Amino acid sequence: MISDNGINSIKNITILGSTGSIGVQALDVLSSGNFNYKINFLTANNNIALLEKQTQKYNPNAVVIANENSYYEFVRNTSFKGKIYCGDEAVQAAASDDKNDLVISSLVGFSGVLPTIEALKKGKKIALANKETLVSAGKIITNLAKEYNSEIIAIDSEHSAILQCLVGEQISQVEKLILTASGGPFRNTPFEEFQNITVEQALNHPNWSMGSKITIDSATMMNKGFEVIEAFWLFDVDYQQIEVIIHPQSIIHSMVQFIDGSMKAQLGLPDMRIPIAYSLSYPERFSYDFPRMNLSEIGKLDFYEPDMQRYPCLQLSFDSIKSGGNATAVLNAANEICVSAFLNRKIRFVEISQFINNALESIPHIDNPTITEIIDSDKETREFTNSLISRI
Ligand code: MN3
Repeated sequence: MISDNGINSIKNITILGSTGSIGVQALDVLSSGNFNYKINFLTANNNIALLEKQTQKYNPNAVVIANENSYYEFVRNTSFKGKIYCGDEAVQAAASDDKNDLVISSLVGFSGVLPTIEALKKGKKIALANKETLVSAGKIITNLAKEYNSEIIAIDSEHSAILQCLVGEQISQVEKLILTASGGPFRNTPFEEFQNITVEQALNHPNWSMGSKITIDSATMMNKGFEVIEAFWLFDVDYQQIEVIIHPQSIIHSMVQFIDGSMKAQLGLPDMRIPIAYSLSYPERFSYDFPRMNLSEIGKLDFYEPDMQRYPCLQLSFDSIKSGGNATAVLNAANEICVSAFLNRKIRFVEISQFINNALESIPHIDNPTITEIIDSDKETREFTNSLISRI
């Protein structure tokens, strides 16, 4: 029997960033499962053509367009009859709207932090795909979740895997969390050739199809570094209990090793709809006809230790957790600037980690930052990194 507040009751769902890769897949998961839902808000930044289609298909109560020009263009041309709001504050209001039962945050970048905070303060359940939230403000976010009794479930495949491995377990009996990483497109590229990596090569991820920012983060393995930081906050373990292993097939999505030497792993095809579905139904499961994995076709699974020389961003992530305070916010801000500079062909691939390292060494350390101090560190880091880049 499913209780009244189980998966069959109607849930009001708000999707922050509905036109991004995760937002689109979340809508797909919602509409292709046996989930009883009503879309409350959809928010987008610029992609109003897709937002228009989504309003027709999902009939939300309201939409928010963060970008002002796009907002006016949308208002002029739309056939949507619901409320239409504009700006970042409206995104925060959508996140904390009283009607929401669940907020899916798939915003890209630091813009995801404040809406998540607003939703947490209302005790909402949050399915979190925005990495920057926990990376920049993990301590504040997890403290707020405790204070307001709100639940954060990470949509990421790695954290979903760990969550699934931890069902029925006690965190005190965990010895290690082992995050798997595909190694990205440059796993086998000779190190000397890293100097000449192009944007096109870096955007060509072997296993996952994702947005361009996260695809570059996967190539540098900063993405895995961020996931280590997120796991640190989500699962309340010491950073020394978190390891990363390269697993090129992306079939095992992560593992947990326990104090008796036993290890659990969660396996699945690399399809984000599976962790998205789990984040919506947790602790239950929905029935889906996503493609099934055929182990005899896959044949074998490989594992390698990551080479920190090849992936300096991963090392910088571990160093930042160790430093604590605002260090991971600096890491994140410098990375956002560097990735966009790389995508705009202003810096080389290998310079991404060099500029981030520079920012980590230069921005003053704050031990226990408030959210205002994190916002200031973020801004200061962006200005600092941009000025370094403009001088080359
Ligand atoms: Mn991931």
